[in-house]
Amino acid sequence: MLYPILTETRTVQPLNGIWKFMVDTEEKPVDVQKPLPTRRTMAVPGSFNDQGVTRDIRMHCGFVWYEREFTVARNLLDQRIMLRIDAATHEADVYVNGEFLMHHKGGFLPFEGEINSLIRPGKNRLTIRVSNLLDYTTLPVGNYSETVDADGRIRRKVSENFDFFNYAGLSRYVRLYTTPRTYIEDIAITYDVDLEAARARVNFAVEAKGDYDRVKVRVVDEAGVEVAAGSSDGKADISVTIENLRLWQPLNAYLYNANVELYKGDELVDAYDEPFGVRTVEVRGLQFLINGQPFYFKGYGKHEDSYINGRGINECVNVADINLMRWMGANSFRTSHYPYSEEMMRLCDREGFVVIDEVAAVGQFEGFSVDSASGMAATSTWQKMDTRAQHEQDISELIKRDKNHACVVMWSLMNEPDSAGPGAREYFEHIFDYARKLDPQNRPFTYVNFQICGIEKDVCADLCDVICLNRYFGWYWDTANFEAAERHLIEDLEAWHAKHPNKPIMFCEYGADTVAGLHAVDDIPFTEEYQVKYYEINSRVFDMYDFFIGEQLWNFADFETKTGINRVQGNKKGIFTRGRDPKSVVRVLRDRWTKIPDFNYKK
Ligand code: BDP
Repeated sequence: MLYPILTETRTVQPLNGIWKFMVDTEEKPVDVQKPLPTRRTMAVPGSFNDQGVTRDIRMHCGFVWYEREFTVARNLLDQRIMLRIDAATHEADVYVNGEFLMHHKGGFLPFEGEINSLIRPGKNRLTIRVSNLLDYTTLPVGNYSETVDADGRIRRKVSENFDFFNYAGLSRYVRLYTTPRTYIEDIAITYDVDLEAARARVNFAVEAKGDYDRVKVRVVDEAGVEVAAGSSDGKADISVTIENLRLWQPLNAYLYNANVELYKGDELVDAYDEPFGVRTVEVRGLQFLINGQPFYFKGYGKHEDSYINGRGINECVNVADINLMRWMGANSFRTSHYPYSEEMMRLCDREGFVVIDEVAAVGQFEGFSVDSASGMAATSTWQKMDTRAQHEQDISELIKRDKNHACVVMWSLMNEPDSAGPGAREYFEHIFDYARKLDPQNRPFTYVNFQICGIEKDVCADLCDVICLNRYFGWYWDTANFEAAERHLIEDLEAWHAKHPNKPIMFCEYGADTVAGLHAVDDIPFTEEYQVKYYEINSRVFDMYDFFIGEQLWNFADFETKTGINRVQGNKKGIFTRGRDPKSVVRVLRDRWTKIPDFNYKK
């Protein structure tokens, strides 16, 4: 799916701003033929929860309505006019002038529809019903229940089966964009690289619709100089050769621009620009190779989470986060636990940040709870949950959206699923088979292993190209006992390596809750000193093993969660606070990471 941009043949009109907003109390049906009966307002994009301030909005479970008017310039009416919603969390029904346009489920991926037949000259009304409900068929997975009041009103409740606040709403951009009637639908970029010759054979699979007879591709370098060009009649892909290739390297990005054009005779009918980097990714033996060199992941699990915006897109925070990460000597992060905005992916392409791109498959563990983490044992996840259809949809939409991003080096298909219980193997095999057919660039796949489904129990890790572990020795396990924590960490890593001697292993989470400003001399959990020691011990163990190819800690910053006795106004495992102030450990990790090279750290 192409990102909406302005070109010679295309326009984009963001619908950012203040919309009408209404919580649906479900007392009487909402009539979409009429303007929404509300005076409440809400900023779009953004999560509605913290903007609403009071409990009736912040904690609302069910449906909310958004509405605004828009006008399409008269000179655009003969164009194909698309409404694109980058993320409606988690499910949406969209109406234009009271007519149904489209429905979409899955809160972190874009969807769009053509609105020409629904609009009229002058003012038009766009109405969107968004549901934040989650259950055992959705991703993420939620625990859904409902009761009926004496007066017949339905009270819905979702308890997150995961550890982040269920922020919802129109959380990313809503835009109108136009294309000509004959248009480029999609572009898939793949390449064969000869690293020694600094040459790439780049293939453009261009999908187009309508009346055209030629597709042209011009590849332009960062100086604006054309370095390759090709064309076809549209039935075949276009392949070109780039000589004197500049590779996209971690923290040293180089982006070419593919200028793709459709022609009818001599007339240009559509044009699109796709920036792309060229880099190779390969898991070979115990190494993760980027551009043929063994890469070491240094970085974080993150969240899209900031004050007031909630999970709503916040591009200032994105830029600041990238700068903080770079300043610390990090080179990578995982989009835990859902696809991040396209703006963030484009930014990572430009900045050379390496991304593990995760599907919103989190909570696939019956009875997940941070209150009793070390005591959980799931057995019937795969009998009770029915996430397969949504999982397939999310994987295919994510790969379709992000396939051309050089920053994406691996797909994560699930976070902390039940990889041990009955039915796990069958489910995982199906999901991996399904996903592996979809990526034109054949990147590696993984899922992130839960400590509960550890070495003794997990039956699926062999499906992964890289074994990714979340481990909390010294926090949920061996709390305040660093000596035992270190021993168990060593035993665990050695056991994983013994069972999977041919696969590289990395950590995708490890961390300790830390309330900024709390201090102690002794090993007291929640203090800054405890967090420092926790990371020192983990780092020491990571350096013992060649098969260990990366450390992504949990979490980059403190973030909001559901309430519970193990959460102090959110999860405090951030090494930065929610406002991005550093805790003491930042200095220690910065010192470590600025000394660890991106390549060839492990021999
Ligand atoms: C893991 C989850 C993550 C949690 C973290 C924690 O993957 O979402 O926030 O642990 O407990 O269970 O802090």
